[in-house]
Amino acid sequence: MSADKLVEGVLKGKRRSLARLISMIENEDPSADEALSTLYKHTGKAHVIGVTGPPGSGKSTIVARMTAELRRRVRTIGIVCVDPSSPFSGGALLGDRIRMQEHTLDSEVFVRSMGTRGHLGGLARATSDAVRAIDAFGKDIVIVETVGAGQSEVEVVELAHTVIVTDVPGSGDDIQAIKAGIMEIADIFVVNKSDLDGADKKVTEINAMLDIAPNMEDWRPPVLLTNANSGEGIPELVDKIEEHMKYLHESGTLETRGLKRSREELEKLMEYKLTRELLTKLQGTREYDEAIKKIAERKDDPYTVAERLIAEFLVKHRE
Ligand SMILES: Nc1nc2c(ncn2[C@@H]2O[C@H](COP(=O)(O)OP(=O)(O)OP(=O)(O)O)[C@@H](O)[C@H]2O)c(=O)[nH]1
Ligand SMILES: [Mg+2]
Repeated sequence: MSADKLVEGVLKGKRRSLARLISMIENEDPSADEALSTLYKHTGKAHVIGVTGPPGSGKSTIVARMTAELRRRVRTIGIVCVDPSSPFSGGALLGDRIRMQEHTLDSEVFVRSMGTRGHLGGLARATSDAVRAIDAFGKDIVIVETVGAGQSEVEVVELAHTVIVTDVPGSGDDIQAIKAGIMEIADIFVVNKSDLDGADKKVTEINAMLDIAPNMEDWRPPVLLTNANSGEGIPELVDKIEEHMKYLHESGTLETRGLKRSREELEKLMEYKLTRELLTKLQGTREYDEAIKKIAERKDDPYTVAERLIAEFLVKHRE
């Protein structure tokens, strides 16, 4: 399908077009970039919520409950489940599918899972593009669920306006989430499974950590208790999410972060495109192979050669 047709479908609210576009994003189809480029001016409206935390801490259950609560407040929702360990994509993961069943019948909720298909590095970008597509599609809120397993979730979560970090009672004294460097990115902490022993203790522990953490902004992350199975605490969580968004607006943080993100995105893209262009010109040429050989033989050094090749490239482009 042409990028134009796809864009038209997405803007008209056709779910099939959106699903198709996200598949193309995952497959790194060049038409996806073309479509996203046209869609860009229709984005920036959705409130993006990241949900991360240790495996099994109840993220998906919380997301399903949050979705129900948000629907009650007449919001439209997109959900992206990111599972870096899963080779599957294109549909919901089995567990999530069952949990999301009530929502899949609701046309105001769009659910999508993303697996890695072997290119972990591209996952953050693919997710960010998928979120952008859903934003252009017109959803008020996009929720990104990702399992807290290290670097990948930090990257994925960076695209969110509001980051929720989940934990459960008795998950070790070390507080896993905090160990993973997630402390700084959390806007709201949720201690889920409040029906289990030790929930209050966990809340106290996290609050104690927050007391000694250097606070960069005026927002102190609240620590909430939920029971996602029963839904207890979920309306309060949604209240806090809305409060955080209000804070982002009023403090000007939203604007600052938006600028920072646009700069980073532009620079990453330029870096990528420049490098690709430079290498396409060089790779496979005899001069390039010889330059590499000389570096290996210590007849030349990579520092000088890199500078020379870049200078030559730039001069050629000026002509
Ligand atoms: N007791 C109790 N169990 C819960 C609660 N919330 C979720 N669970 C259960 O915890 C298990 C894991 O829940 P999920 O929602 O799949 O957790 P998750 O964090 O999305 O898991 P992954 O995506 O696999 O990392 C399920 O069996 C849930 O029914 C809760 O508040 N209390
Ligand atoms: Mg899950």
